[in-house]
Amino acid sequence: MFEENGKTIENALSKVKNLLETKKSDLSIIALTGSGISKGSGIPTFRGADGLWKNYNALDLATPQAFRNNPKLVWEWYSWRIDLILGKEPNPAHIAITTLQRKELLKWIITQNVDNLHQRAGSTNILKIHGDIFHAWCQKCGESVELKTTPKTPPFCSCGNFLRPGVIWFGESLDRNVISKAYEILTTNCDILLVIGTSGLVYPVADFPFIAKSNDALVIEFNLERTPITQFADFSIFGKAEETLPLFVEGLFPSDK
Ligand code: BJW
Ligand code: ZN
Repeated sequence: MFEENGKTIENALSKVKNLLETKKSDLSIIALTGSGISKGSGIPTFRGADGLWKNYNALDLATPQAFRNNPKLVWEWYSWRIDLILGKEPNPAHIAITTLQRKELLKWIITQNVDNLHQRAGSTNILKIHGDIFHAWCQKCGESVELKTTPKTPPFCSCGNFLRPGVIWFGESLDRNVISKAYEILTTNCDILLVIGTSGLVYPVADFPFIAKSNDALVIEFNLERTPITQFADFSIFGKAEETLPLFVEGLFPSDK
């Protein structure tokens, strides 16, 4: 963690404590998370030097065309990721979010992650905006299935069609109900937005911090490096989220340490 971060965390905490004093239990903190929050659990991010897109081509694996052209290849990739995720555990950043939620300060988690680690860390009120890797569904009949085992070959629906991974691919629209709920939260129920471990490059989620800011939310970013969000965030805390988020939460509730 950078030395100057100590001061940034202190300043951010002082602002949050002020808001807490004014609004008390009405204060609503929302977390917007990306793959960087799971990096500390050993799950790779998408972009960057050791990101998934360095070794795998998104167009071959994460688009509807890719699945039409080669469902076997797409399922092999998702099965590999399912197995990888199943061998990992939530890290202190996921737990810090659960702690804030148990204090009834954090009301919703909007996550781009499909890995279920927020749930496994004991969090609730999770909007999985890019879907869930442990779900599969049928594009022909709409049947939805929870995966109990890792598919080694493309799994079939009872209607005879292939099931597809329950994630949102490039070029696909996000679930209308999920996105409406996210907009409602960001525009009516967000005093503080914690933006954790996302590059802020993938739309429409990349607009979420800006939407919150335009609706007067305090935006606090947690990332290893600068992102397009940094320029308008109120505070950017640089470092590993698995280190900085627990510090932030301990700063709010010191006696719980
Ligand atoms: C740490 C850390 C630590 C690391 N602590 N921090 C121009 C051309 C083509 C398309 C578009 C275009 N402009 C817009 C679009 C649309 C497209 C898009 O945004 N493309 C951009 C890339 C340009 N968006 C879509 O297609 C979306 N749908 C849509 O817009 O519908 C309308 C539409 C319809 C038809 C045509 C066009 C539009 C859907 C997007 C779906 C994204 N899907 C994926 C895969 C999900 C499934 C799966 O998991 O396989 O979602 S892509 C991938 O990116 C994944 C992620 O959720 C998403 C965001 O990534 P994230 O989480 O931010 O990760 P990284 O790796 O980018 O960043 C990690 C960050 O963590 C970094 O900043 C690190 O520094 C940091 N970090 N370690 C703290 N320890
Ligand atoms: Zn079916």
